[in-house]
Amino acid sequence: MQKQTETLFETQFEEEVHTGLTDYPKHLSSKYFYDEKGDKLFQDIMNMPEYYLTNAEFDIFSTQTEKITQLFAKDSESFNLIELGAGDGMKTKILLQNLIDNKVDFDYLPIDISQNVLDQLSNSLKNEIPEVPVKPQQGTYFEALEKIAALTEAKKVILFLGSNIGNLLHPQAIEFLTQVQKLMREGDLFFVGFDQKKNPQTILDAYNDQTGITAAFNKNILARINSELGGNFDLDKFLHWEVYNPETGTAKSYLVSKEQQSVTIEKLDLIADFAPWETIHTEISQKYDDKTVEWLAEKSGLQIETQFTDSKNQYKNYVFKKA
Ligand code: AVJ
Repeated sequence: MQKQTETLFETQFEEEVHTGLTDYPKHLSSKYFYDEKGDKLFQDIMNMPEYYLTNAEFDIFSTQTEKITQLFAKDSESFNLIELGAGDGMKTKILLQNLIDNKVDFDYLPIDISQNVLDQLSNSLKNEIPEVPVKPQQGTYFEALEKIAALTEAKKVILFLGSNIGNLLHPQAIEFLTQVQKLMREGDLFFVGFDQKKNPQTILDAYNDQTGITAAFNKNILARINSELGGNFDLDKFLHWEVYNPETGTAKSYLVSKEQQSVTIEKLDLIADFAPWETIHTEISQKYDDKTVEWLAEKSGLQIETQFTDSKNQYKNYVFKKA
């Protein structure tokens, strides 16, 4: 007999929270960290001295700008510079300014799911580098990329920065890279940030800062469930916990229940019981080495054209082309 589902979920958020909190062990997806408060907390993280990733990629963009510009502008009259997940564009702006200074002919197409993020980016660019031709694309990465790929013959240079790929397990990363690869043509470039394996303590410090900003960021997913789904999580009854496996390069974030407790989530008609020290897995932040990136590329039909490293050897931007 077919089992009838009683609750029909209105949003993917509702459905995933329900699944995640009824599975054992419990889990929630880090993609739900980012509401308005979560965006602000992530900004704060990027400003922490412990969170070396932002500075490292900034270092690459500011000290190797000319080389990046030459690489992008090579062999083409003009190109589309497409950014997956626009963010505040801090690093991209260095490159944009350099492209303008070198009189390179290009369009800048930031893709983001949030129209608000795109509006802010367009406005700040209008003030700071008004010469940049900005064509914001609202939507998911692949909707927007597909549309761009279908509409224009021009060379594409695709940016995916900030080690955002690190939120994906290897099989998902391969799927993601493959999807982009399929939309690339010969001559197109894919420029991706990969945080590197390093002293494990440096990684733990970056994801477990003394000031508690990362803890607040991790717990924001509970705050979101409270405000959007009528939950009654007591954030103080959970501990932010970070582990890093130096062999696999996987950093994982957890929320650990400090005591036996029951949490009600009205909108889901759900009572989630927690045993003392039961965990919710919330995020993975994968760290890489050359071998692993070469393997990911090979599995995805890509080839590494070149790579850029920061001065402290903490972080790399790899440039892929179609294999
Ligand atoms: C935005 C996914 C790159 O994993 O380093 C920062 C998010 N999590 N501190 C990362 C994050 C905890 C960040 N990414």
